[in-house]
Amino acid sequence: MSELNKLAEAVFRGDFAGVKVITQQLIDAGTAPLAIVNDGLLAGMAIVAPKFKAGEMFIPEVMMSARSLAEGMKLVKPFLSDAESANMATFVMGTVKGDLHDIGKNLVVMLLESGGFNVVDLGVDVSAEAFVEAIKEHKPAIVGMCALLTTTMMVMQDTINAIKKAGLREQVKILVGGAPLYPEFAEKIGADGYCVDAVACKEMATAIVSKL
Ligand code: B1M
Repeated sequence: MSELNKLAEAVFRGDFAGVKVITQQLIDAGTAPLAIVNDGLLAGMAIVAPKFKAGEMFIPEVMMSARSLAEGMKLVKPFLSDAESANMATFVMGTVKGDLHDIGKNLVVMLLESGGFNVVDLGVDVSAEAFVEAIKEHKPAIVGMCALLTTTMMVMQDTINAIKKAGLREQVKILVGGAPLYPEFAEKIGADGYCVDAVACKEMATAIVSKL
């Protein structure tokens, strides 16, 4: 089994200590940071998702996997951040109100930071008002919203409406992402773009700021 496969396996098993050791070994061996993220850490989480869906894994086990993933990401993050030059446009990001999922959002944040964005991460369960206040305070070029539940997808619409009502819509581009979303939904709620994954988000954000 390759070291990356062993890392994926350790994430799947929720083995914090193993994830830390293998991630560090991969970093020391000069493995590309993005390969560690995609082919090791995220590959492990990709085993978890269908098993959770099928009722073969339960919430505490999923949390152990998620925490293990986070431990590995902590180690690899500084190397991703050094990977590219800074452009320092500000990107405000949050998981919308009612939604506590943050694994994908955190990955997006990490990749954006690696692309030189100054990311203001509002966390999870972020109200429309908090997004509005963050736009006033940080004056971002882009606002990103994450939703993982079909019930919180529509909260994105409420948030965009609140941004419009506050007179701030023309100042920012809005990108949305999360597993249940799709391009037509993003268009319907008036977002500027749908990001299928973290890499797409970083590419779209970079394209947006290059036109500013
Ligand atoms: Co939740 N959960 N969960 N969960 N959970 C899902 C989403 C679910 C699909 C599982 C299932 O039943 N099949 C289901 C939603 C069903 C639905 O709405 N139709 C579900 C449910 C029901 C729930 C609870 C209601 C369960 C319960 O309590 N009964 C509950 C809700 C809590 C709440 O939010 N209020 C709940 C809780 C949890 C845990 C706490 C156990 C845990 C979250 C831990 C955490 O995030 N810290 C959890 C997890 C881990 C999952 C699954 C298994 C995995 C999600 C994940 O992290 N994927 C998930 C099943 C699944 O997705 N198949 C599930 C990995 C991650 C890297 O992918 O987030 O899609 P993803 O991110 C991608 C892209 O989508 C994109 O880039 C990322 C990386 O490439 N992206 C963005 C994401 N956000 C973006 C933002 C952007 C751009 C791109 O901004 C511009």
